[in-house]
Amino acid sequence: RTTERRFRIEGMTCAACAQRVERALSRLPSVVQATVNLATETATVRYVGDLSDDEVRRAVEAQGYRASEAE
Ligand code: 9UX
Repeated sequence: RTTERRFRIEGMTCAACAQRVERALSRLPSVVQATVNLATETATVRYVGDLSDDEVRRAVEAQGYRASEAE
């Protein structure tokens, strides 16, 4: 069973930026799939078990972008 959540990602300016964020989120242990939409500045993350906001924020910030929880 997996859960899906969306996050707002700020600071991306090109497709490679979006790929960096996707890759960083995909590396988190509980994440099974991460997709980033550059145009809408949204990351969709599917995971098993728990995924903390802090974990997501740190992974995204380590790449030079910012994440916040989307509604
Ligand atoms: Mo291209 Mo996105 O250099 O930072 S990866 S703008």
